[in-house]
This record gives sequence, C-alpha cells and structure tokens, in this order.
Amino acid sequence: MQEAFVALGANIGDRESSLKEALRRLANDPGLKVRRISSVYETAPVGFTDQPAFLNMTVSLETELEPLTLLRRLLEIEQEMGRVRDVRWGPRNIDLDLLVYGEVSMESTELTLPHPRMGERAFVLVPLREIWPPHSTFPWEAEFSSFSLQEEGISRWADWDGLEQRKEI
Ligand code: X6L
Ligand code: MG
Ligand code: MG
Repeated sequence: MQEAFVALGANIGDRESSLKEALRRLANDPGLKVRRISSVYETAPVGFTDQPAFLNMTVSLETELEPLTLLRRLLEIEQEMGRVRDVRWGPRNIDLDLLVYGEVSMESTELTLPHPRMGERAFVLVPLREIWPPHSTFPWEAEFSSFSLQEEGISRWADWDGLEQRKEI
C-alpha cells in the first residue's frame, strides 16, 4: 500500500460542489482510500492570471494502483465531471493533479513524479504541508518557508468539515 498525494483545484462553476464531488468520487473508488484531507484555500490564479480565483486543496490516498493507473483514474474523474480542456492554464471546473506517489521518482511523457513544478506553487505547497505525515521531512520546506500567504494571494477558506456543513470559517 502506498500513500499518494493529489492536488485539487476549481475556478469555474460551483467550486465548493466540484471539490466535494471529486472527493466523493475518490472515496467511492474501490481502489482508493482517502487518508488525509487539507483545508480549502482560495488562491489567486497564477500562470494565466486573467481568470477567476481558485479553490485549492490536497488529499492523500492509500492505494495499490500503480502510479500511471492512478493518474489515468484521476483524469477519468475529471472527464466524468465534464471538464473541458480549452485554454492552456485556463479556467476549469475541476483539476486533479498527482503530486507525489510514495517514494517514487520517475520521468515519462505521461507522468513525472514528484510533480516537476510543485515546488514553485504556493497553492499546492500550502495545503500539502498541512497533510504531510508529521514525522517525515517535508521535501519542499525551504520553498514553503519562503512564501508569504498574503503576497501569494492565498487565504484559508474553510476546513473540510466546515465545507461539508456548507459553513465558512
Ligand atoms: C510563469 C509561467 C509563472 C507559468 C507561473 C504556474 C503556469 C502554474 C501554470 C506559471 C504557471 C500553472 C491553478 C492556477 C493554474 C490552480 C491557482 C498551473 C496550471 N492552475 N492558479 N493556475 N490554482 N491559484 O490550481 O498550475 S494553471
Ligand atoms: Mg493543476
Ligand atoms: Mg491538471
């Protein structure tokens, strides 16, 4: 059994409902067990900045699926939820990115692990740091420490239980 870390993002449609729906689909997959769930953050768009703010969070999954099989399952959930790939780095109703899979380091056209650009992305590292196993070193601690939430346009939006109760904190 491996622990894999996944980033979720949404910035069009009902963002909260999309995150909940994606979590429900992950939790209901017989090959996956949702282990840890971060808070939800509202984050300023990066890359292509002329688009609505995102809600971002991370989860960890316990799985026996191989990394590529897990990646394809994540992309399948995006498809099932009606994701349209239009503008590169553009708005999306749901995004599921495989960040880390156990200790696996690999590089292929379809999948590179750990995710090659995650160290530059505060909207990934902030929620990931929250759910990282407490007794193991966070590999992006230096990058994490250099971020200012205010400068990065990141604010805590809700904890997961609060979101499920449709309450903001
Ligand atoms: C220079 C060039 C600086 C490109 C940054 C960063 C491109 C991130 C793409 C970049 C660059 C991305 C999200 C987002 C996107 C998200 C927030 C991407 C892909 N996804 N902004 N922008 N949250 N806040 O999930 O991650 S597009
Ligand atoms: Mg992404
Ligand atoms: Mg993606």
